[in-house]
Amino acid sequence: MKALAVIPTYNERDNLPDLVRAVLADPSFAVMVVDDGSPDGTGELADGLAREFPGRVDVVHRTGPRGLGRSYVEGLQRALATSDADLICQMDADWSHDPKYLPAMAEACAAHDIVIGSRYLNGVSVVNWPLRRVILSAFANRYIRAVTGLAIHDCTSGFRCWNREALAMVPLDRVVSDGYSFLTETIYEAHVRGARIGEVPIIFVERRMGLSKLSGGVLLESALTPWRLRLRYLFKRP
Ligand SMILES: Nc1nc2c(ncn2[C@@H]2O[C@H](COP(=O)(O)OP(=O)(O)OP(=O)(O)O)[C@@H](O)[C@H]2O)c(=O)[nH]1
Ligand SMILES: [Mg+2]
Repeated sequence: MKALAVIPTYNERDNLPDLVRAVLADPSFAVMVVDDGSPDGTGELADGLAREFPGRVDVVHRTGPRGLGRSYVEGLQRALATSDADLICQMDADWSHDPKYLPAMAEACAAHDIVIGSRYLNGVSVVNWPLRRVILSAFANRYIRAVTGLAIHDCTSGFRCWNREALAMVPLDRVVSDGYSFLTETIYEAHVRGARIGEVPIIFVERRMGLSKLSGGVLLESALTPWRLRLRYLFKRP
């Protein structure tokens, strides 16, 4: 089994090198860093890692408007096009998604098309978040489930492993949302196409270093997206 971890970055120079090494500690894994022209030099640092681990680290330097959703679309499409990995994973660079969970997630992919590293499987397992953010995220997930009918506990987790075929089913070029909504939209598109979605419990730890990029616009988009998704396939098949 070969796996590729797609890691979007924006100003993650303090986190990326150790994280990439931790992912590559598993010999079945390769890494694709999708950097959005980070002013702090994360992109150049990633180039250095690519030289250090030839053939195992690929770096995409994005130009034009930056965005997490856009970066995922570009990275995941490129992963499908250029890598022969059986599993394509996505994870944050800030250590909130600890690479130690990757083997369990990869293993669970034998019985599922997609496996989510889930914060809300056994209650709430989030460390170092202010209470209001825990409440917001837990509420958001209940809201998404109620509106879309998705039966999974953590629809907004960016920690996922996809079997290649499941990812290829998702019309990535049609995904319009950015931020957390990108995550809801892609899992919903997979769900309506019959993907078997599993969850593995993780303990999510708030970023070690660097700054958060959560904004008001992202929250508004998150409120509207579940309705948009629900309506999308109300009268037509995927
Ligand atoms: N390529 C790219 N990556 C981004 C962008 N915004 C955030 N990221 C990366 O996406 C991942 C998740 O972003 P975070 O800022 O950690 O988002 P979060 O986890 O909701 O917020 P905090 O951890 O509280 O900061 C990290 O690896 C970021 O570096 C972006 O515009 N472009
Ligand atoms: Mg984070």
